[in-house]
Amino acid sequence: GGGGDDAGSGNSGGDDKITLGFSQVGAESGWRTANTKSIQESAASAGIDLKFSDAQGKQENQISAIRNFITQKVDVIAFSPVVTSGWDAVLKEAKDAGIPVILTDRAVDSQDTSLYETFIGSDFVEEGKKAGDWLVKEYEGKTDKVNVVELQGTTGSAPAIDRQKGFAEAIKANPNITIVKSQTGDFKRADGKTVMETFLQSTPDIDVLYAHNDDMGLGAIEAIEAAGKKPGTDIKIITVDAVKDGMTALADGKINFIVECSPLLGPQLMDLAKKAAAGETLEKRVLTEETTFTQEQAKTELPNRKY
Ligand code: GZL
Repeated sequence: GGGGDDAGSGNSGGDDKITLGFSQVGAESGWRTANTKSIQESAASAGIDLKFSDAQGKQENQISAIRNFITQKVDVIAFSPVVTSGWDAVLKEAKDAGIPVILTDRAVDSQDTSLYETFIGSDFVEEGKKAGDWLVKEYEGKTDKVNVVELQGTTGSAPAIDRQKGFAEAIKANPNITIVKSQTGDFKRADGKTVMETFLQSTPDIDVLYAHNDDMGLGAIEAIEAAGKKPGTDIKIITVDAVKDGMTALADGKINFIVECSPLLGPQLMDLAKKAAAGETLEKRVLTEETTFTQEQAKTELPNRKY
């Protein structure tokens, strides 16, 4: 009989719906909410049957969600790994089950890159570099000492590791700029506020805050104002994401510079999922397009922001 072409895992290709199992980190930030909305809306418009699970920030919940998707024999699995390490075993189970895996948003540190078809997301080192480059330019030609405090993202996550790395590398251009305190605020507004309170109590002269996302920056603004200081003036603030709340604070002069990190990965993810289900070989790395915003640019850009 005819050979026919094998359309990959459990999908006869062509017209029938594919099922995508997606494990999301949680709902820790405005970025995450926008990312979830993008995934859910684009699955619907792509005619993909989405099984969505929220891990509440816990890796063990993501691992069990992936195991459930394998049992349910979904056509494709996608997830945003909350931290970089500890995934090889469950990814091997998916591979042995013949289910292609797509990484979105955050990366894993697995040496065996055959464990996933592709990784679609931002270059976080580049984001950190953009933040540091802006600060270096801000103090060009000056001899002031610049004391920076840093609110890191979730400990062990790719964005926290790489945004710290890119920023630290970039500020080496001016040895007067030093990071005097660095602590995680877990990408959450409330944690950003409480950690900034401790920074303000322990560090007399803070010149700059570098926060790995808008939400922690917004929490820090509350602490700075409660301490009777002017955010954006007494303490310059650089954040990453460019969600609406962050862009509003930027336009209001409370934040000085924002590095954009796009959460709108949904449409590209659905396109990649269909290709993976059809057994196509995917580009190993799909990079998201993103830019930066100054206070002036925020004023004109704000009305265009979708999230
Ligand atoms: C970045 C993403 C980060 C955002 C945070 O792609 O993983 O997680 O920068 C979010 O706002 O919580």
